[in-house]
Amino acid sequence: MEEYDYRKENCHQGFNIRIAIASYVSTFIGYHFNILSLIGFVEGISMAQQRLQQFVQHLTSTDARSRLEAKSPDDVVITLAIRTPLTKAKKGGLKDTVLDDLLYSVFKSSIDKSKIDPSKVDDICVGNVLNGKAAYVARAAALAAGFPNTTALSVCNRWCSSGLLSVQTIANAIKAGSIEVGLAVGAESMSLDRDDGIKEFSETVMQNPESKDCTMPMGWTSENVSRDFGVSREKMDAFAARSFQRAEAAQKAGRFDEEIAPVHTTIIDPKTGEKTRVVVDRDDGIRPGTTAEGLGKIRSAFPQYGPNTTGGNASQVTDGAAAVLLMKRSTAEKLGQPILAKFVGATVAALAPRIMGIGPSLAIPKLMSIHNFTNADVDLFEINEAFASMAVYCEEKLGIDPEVLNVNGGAIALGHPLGCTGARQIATGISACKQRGKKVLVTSMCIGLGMGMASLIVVE
Ligand SMILES: *[C@@H]1O[C@H](CO)[C@@H](O)[C@H](O)[C@H]1NC(C)=O
Ligand SMILES: *[C@@H]1O[C@H](CO)[C@@H](O)[C@H](O)[C@H]1NC(C)=O
Ligand SMILES: *[C@@H]1O[C@H](CO)[C@@H](O)[C@H](O)[C@H]1NC(C)=O
Ligand SMILES: *[C@@H]1O[C@H](CO)[C@@H](O)[C@H](O)[C@H]1NC(C)=O
Ligand SMILES: CC(=O)N[C@H]1CO[C@H](CO)[C@@H](O)[C@@H]1O
Repeated sequence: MEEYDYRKENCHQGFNIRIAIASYVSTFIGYHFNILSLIGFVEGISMAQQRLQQFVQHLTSTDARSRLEAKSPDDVVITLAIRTPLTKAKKGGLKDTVLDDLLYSVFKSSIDKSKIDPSKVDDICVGNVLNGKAAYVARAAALAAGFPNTTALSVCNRWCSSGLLSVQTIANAIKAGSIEVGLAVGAESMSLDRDDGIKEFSETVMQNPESKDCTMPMGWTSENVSRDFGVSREKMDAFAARSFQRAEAAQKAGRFDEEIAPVHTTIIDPKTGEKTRVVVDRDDGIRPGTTAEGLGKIRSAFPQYGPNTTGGNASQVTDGAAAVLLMKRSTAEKLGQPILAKFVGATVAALAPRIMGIGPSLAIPKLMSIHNFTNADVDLFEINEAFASMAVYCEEKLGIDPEVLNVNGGAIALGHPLGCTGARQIATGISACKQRGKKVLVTSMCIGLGMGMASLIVVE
């Protein structure tokens, strides 16, 4: 009976193991044993057990890192990750570049930079959201850029994650053995391919309130996130200012240079209609000297929905493309392709459309449970800043150290060309890791109509 009481008042973490030890001891030593020495014995075990637990925790974390960093010939690896500059829709250097030419440019840069024999590329997947004819355009652009008629191509669309969906699609095809080498691309001309949204669905579909929410603009979801989770305008502006300041510093230090593949294109003077050949080689959305105080003065972009989302604290409307070349490690070695990183995997999570912005707060933990890792194992996070409201929420909810989130700024400063972003984050994230001597990278984004996607990459 005494033993029972003892155990009860010492009920904490080690409870079960201690009961097990105590009953084991009492069974074998019986009632001849002095209860005090039993208590002392059990306390000793408990301390040892605590030390063991700490050791196991340490070991588990080290284990996760070494498991993530382990190399096998069957790993799916990234041998190239590049992007075009990201430029302001309607104003920037790519404003007159149709999707055909944006894709042509990024395809051609992929071949030139990787020096891969294009006939070795079995399949291309292009993430694109807004161009209704992307499947025509992309295949034609691939042929023009130098991919032979034997290189297949598909187009995918899961809104803001399309660029990552294309990477996942290619990686899975390689993993399954259905292709050997594939190019994953994301591209969007927000200048020329407009999103007019949708006003309504069929009568049957509109009866569902969540379906009805799918007609609402993204600014509405940002205000919902701000209100539901108490994300203040002040926090949003502070986050946005940080994005601008980091992007400005990164650009000045040349930290984007390696990932950017310049675009040779034509720009039209809006007044004279005169066409000029230009080389677009830098991001133009970054506003030098941006401060939270300055952002605080910008008027609400969606006053009809709520007060806190502005042109200064939401992602910019932007043109751009990015490409990621993937194959097995063994294939990369055979073809002499440089191994930049291992693509470990990706996952998607879905939620109510009215708060779509918090998608990463579900997708990232899901990714962590699939691949058995925690925040402590991650060196850098790239979470797409669709809106500061969702970015602030995700940073806080996931307990991410601000020092490791979007170290070179994000979509608020650089822009968010919808279909491009998922591939763009991989290019930026890999170069950020390389520059800082870091390895484990998580990329993630929220997705319109209520989803989130996340990927795990280990840089070598
Ligand atoms: C496919 O492309 C190759 C060159 O890459 C060309 O020689 C061949 O004629 C093309 N096939 C057909 C049926 O046109
Ligand atoms: C958010 O969504 C709901 C619909 O579920 C709406 O009624 C509400 O007013 C919205 N706006 C804000 C700012 O919360
Ligand atoms: C906007 O920010 C204020 C504080 O700046 C906060 O009280 C409010 O909940 C936020 N969201 C909405 C939708 O008003
Ligand atoms: C993660 O751990 C669980 C059990 O702890 C195990 O079943 C699973 O195979 C592990 N997954 C990976 C990717 O290591
Ligand atoms: C992504 C987004 O909704 N951005 C908006 C930011 O605010 C400006 C107006 O100031 C809107 O035009 C953008 O659409």
